[in-house]
Amino acid sequence: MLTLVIGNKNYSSWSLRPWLLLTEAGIPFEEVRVSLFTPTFHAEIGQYGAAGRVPILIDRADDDSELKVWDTMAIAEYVAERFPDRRLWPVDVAARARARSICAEMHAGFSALRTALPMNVSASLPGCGWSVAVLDDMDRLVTLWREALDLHGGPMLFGPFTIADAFFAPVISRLSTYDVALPADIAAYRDRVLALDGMRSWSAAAAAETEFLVEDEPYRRSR
Ligand SMILES: N[C@@H](CCC(=O)N[C@@H](CS)C(=O)NCC(=O)O)C(=O)O
Repeated sequence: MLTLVIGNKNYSSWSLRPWLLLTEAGIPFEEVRVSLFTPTFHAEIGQYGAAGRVPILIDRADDDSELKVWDTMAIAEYVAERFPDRRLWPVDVAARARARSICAEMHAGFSALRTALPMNVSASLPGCGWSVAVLDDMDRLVTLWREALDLHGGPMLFGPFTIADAFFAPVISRLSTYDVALPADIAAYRDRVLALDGMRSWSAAAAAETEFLVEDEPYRRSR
């Protein structure tokens, strides 16, 4: 049985990726939510693993032994290997290499965008956070997405939903929070991702949360 330990749905961009991946792939899992930046966060998360961050995936075997996997990249790779029939990476070797490249780029990069436009699912913050560095990050995202969509014909980056779409889902959510103007083809991809059942259900749960995390709120005083 799989358990996914996540943070606040409104704010935890890293948690959204494996949650959406498991949900869209139809893989059953139990969800444990820990609220970020509370005095008890580190003690609570410490019960599930030593990394001290969410997300963490726990795979409990029939003999009750547990495998703990942390970091979104490692979790995605583990889930893809454990459920090969779900084809969570593209089947074609070249497409798979491209998908891994853009996921790695997302995982390690886009720091201007990530810092200035933190994920805040239920907020509406049009125009906040812009700088030349953020615009450069946006341009790079548009290039990456357009290349993949043109090459594979959509509706998702590599045709069907894959890990790559899950990896960009937190950025897609930011596009809507910060009301980012986009070319029509990219706006259409954004809308297709936002319309996924998993995204809709994550967003509804995020909107129902009441915590206000000052660490992730550079532009508001309250929710
Ligand atoms: N590279 C990690 C990053 C995980 C991460 O930074 N998670 C944040 C929440 S979105 C966290 O747990 N922060 C708590 C802290 O830094 O104390 C991953 O891909 O999972």
